[in-house]
Amino acid sequence: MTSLEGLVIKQQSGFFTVETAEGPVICQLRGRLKEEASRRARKDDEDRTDLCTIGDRVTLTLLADGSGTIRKVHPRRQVLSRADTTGGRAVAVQGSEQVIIANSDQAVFVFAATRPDPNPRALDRLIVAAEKGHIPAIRIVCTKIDLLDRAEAERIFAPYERIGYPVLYTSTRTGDGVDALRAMLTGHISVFTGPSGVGKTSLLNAIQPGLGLRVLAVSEATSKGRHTTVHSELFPLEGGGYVADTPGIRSIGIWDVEPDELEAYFIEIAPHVAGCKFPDCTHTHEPGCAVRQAVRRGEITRERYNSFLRLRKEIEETYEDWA
Ligand SMILES: Nc1nc2c(ncn2[C@@H]2O[C@H](COP(=O)(O)OP(=O)(O)O)[C@@H](O)[C@H]2O)c(=O)[nH]1
Ligand SMILES: [Mg+2]
Ligand SMILES: [Zn+2]
Repeated sequence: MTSLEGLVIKQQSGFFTVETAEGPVICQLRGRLKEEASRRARKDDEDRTDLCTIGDRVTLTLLADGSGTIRKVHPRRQVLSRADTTGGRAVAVQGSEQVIIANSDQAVFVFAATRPDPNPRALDRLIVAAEKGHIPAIRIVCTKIDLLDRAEAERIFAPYERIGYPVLYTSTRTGDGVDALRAMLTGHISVFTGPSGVGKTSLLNAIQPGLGLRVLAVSEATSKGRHTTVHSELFPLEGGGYVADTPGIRSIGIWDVEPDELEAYFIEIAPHVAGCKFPDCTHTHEPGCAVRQAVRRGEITRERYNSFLRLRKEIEETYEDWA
C-alpha cells in the first residue's frame, strides 16, 4: 500500500480530489473518519465542524484501482467558516459552524469603485470573518476604477490601507492593476470574493484566460439557487497557488463571535481597549472609554466605529435569541 500526502483541491458529494506528487487522486474518507463526519454533521452536535475540506493537507492510502482513502487530516493553520444560516441570518452561535476552506493564507475582497457603489459595511463584515479565521493576509481590490475619480475611490478605501489592509485599484477596461493582482494571487491559496456584479469574473479572466469562467461558477450558481450538490474547489494558477470557490464564500457569516470578542477583529480598535476605564467596557456609552476618545481624536474613523457598533448590536441580539 502506498501512502501519499497531498492537498484537497475539490470536494463533491463525499469525494475529495487530492493533489499529490503522483498527480490527482480521488478519495473518500476512511470509515472511521466518515462516521465521525456524519456524527458531527448532526444538527444538535455542539462542536460540529467539517472534518475535511478544500485546503486541508491529508495523508492517504493509494488503492489498487488508483483511488484513495484519506486516513488522516493534518491540523489546520487557519479555517474560514460560515454560519449555517437559516432565514438569512448573518450571525450564528455555537453549534452550526461550517468550515468552508482550510489553510487559506490570503483573503481578497473585491468591491467596485462604482456600479455597484461600494458597501463598506459588507467589507467590514468580511474582514471580521477573515480576522476570526486568522487569515494572515487580508487585501482589498477596488475595481472598475476607470468609472470613477481615483480620489473619490480613495475616500472610501484609503482608510483601510491606513489600518493595514493593502488596497489595489484595478480596471479590466484599462488593464490597470491586473499584473499586480496576478502577482498578489500567485503562490497563495486565496479566498476571492465580493458582491455580485463588482467585476470578479472579469478580473480573474484578465489575470488568466478562462479562469473567471471556472471560478465563481460554484458560488454564483448557489446564490441563484441552481445548485443541487455541495461542491467546492481550489483552482490552480499558472504561476502557482490557487483561488478558492465554494458556495459558502458568498455568505461568510460571523461564526461564533461573542459580543465582547468583536473588538479584537477590528484591528484599529483593539489596541485602545486596554485604556478603557472599565474592564468590561462595551465602548458604547461608558465614561473613560479609550475607544470613543480615539474616535474623537480621529484615530478610528466614524465609519468603522459605527460599523463596529452595528455588528455588536446584531451579535448581542442573536445571543439573546439563543439564551
Ligand atoms: N467599466 C468597467 N466595467 C467592468 C469592469 N470589470 C467588469 N465590468 C463589467 O461589470 C459587469 C459585471 O462584471 P463581472 O465580472 O461579471 O462581475 P462579478 O459578478 O463580480 O463576477 C460586467 O458587465 C462587466 O463587463 C471594469 O474594470 N470596468
Ligand atoms: Mg462573476
Ligand atoms: Zn471602551
